[in-house]
Formats: sequence, structure tokens, C-alpha cells
Amino acid sequence: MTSALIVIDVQNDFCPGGNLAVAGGDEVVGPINAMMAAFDAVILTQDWHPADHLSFASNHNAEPMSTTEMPYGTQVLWPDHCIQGTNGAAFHSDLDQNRADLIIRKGYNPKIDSYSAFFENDQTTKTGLAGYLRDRGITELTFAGLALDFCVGWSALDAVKEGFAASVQIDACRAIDFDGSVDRILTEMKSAGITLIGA
Ligand code: VGL
Ligand code: ZN
Repeated sequence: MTSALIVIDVQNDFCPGGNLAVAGGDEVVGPINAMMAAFDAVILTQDWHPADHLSFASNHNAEPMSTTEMPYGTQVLWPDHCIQGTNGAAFHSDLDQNRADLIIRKGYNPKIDSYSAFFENDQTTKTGLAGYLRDRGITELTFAGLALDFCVGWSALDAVKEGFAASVQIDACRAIDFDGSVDRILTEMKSAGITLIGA
């Protein structure tokens, strides 16, 4: 079996001081760096939005953390974050990028958000990650990073849908914890057969 560590969105905007700061977001960096050596492949994801992205409350004259209906369903409206090329979109400076075989960017389509590393939020448009993993013969995926209840969880759930074995290293994740989102994602991941490690 061939394994990959998929490191989700360890970017400045999700760390303390960032525009969509996750409590303790920077605390995942050390554990994630330490995990990398145990995997055949390391893949980093990067949330990568244009300034006119429709997941931003500022583009709807709405309050951050309100919701709106998009053609693909209900969308949380976030503060502006991870704008392409900004320091907020850069990886945390202590994250070991040298081990990464692939950096996959997502959320670049202004009309569709993309929590998952596999599918945009329309759950149809692919990022290309599944094809890359299959081409390399990678079958076992472990996820860590930010945020547990959005991009990590959605990625792990889609990994199972795409036929990969998925684990989440819970203690190398931090959560946004919005409106019951942590409990909901943990329940969904367990029922999908995802292995939760370090919980
Ligand atoms: C994320 C909300 C919006 C995440 C990204 O990385 O979990 N959450 N964009
Ligand atoms: Zn985003």
C-alpha cells in the first residue's frame, strides 16, 4: 500500500492574527511537520480565492458568518480570506513545504466555494486530486490541518466517496466550530468509516 499525508490549508489566514483565524490554528504546524516522514507522499492544499469570490460576505453586502443560497445549496458567507497572492493565503512560515510532492489549490472559481480537496462545493466539479492519487497508486490517505469541521472533514468524506481509505489525525487539526459544525462532521466521518486518530 502507498500512503499520503494530505495537509489541509495551513495558511496564515486560518492562524491567529489571520482574517479567518481558527483558535490554535498555528499549533498544528509542529505535529504535521513531525508526521511527514511516515508517509510515501505529502500533499498540501491551499485555499486560493479571487477577491470577488462569492463565499465572501463582502461581495453580498452581508455580515460574515451569515448564510446565503447558492445554485449548489446553502453557503456560509466568510470574511475575506486566502486571497490569491496575499500573505494571508501563504502557508504558515514554519510549515515544512520541502516534503510536498504536490500543492493543490482550490476555491479559485469566483462562483463556487471549495472546502474539499477533491470536489468544489457543487459536489460535481473535480479538483483533479483523485486522478493524481490514482495515477501514483496511492490508496491510504491521512488528513490533518485546518479547519477540521470544514475543509478537513469535507476532504476526508470525499476521499471515501472516491474509494480511498481515509484517516484524520484529530490532534493535528483545529476547528472553526460554527453552529454545531464539529459534532456534525465527527458524526458524519464516523458513519462514513473514517478512522479518527488522536481524538
Ligand atoms: C475553510 C472556510 C472557508 C477551511 C476555507 O479551510 O476550512 N473554511 N474556506
Ligand atoms: Zn475559503
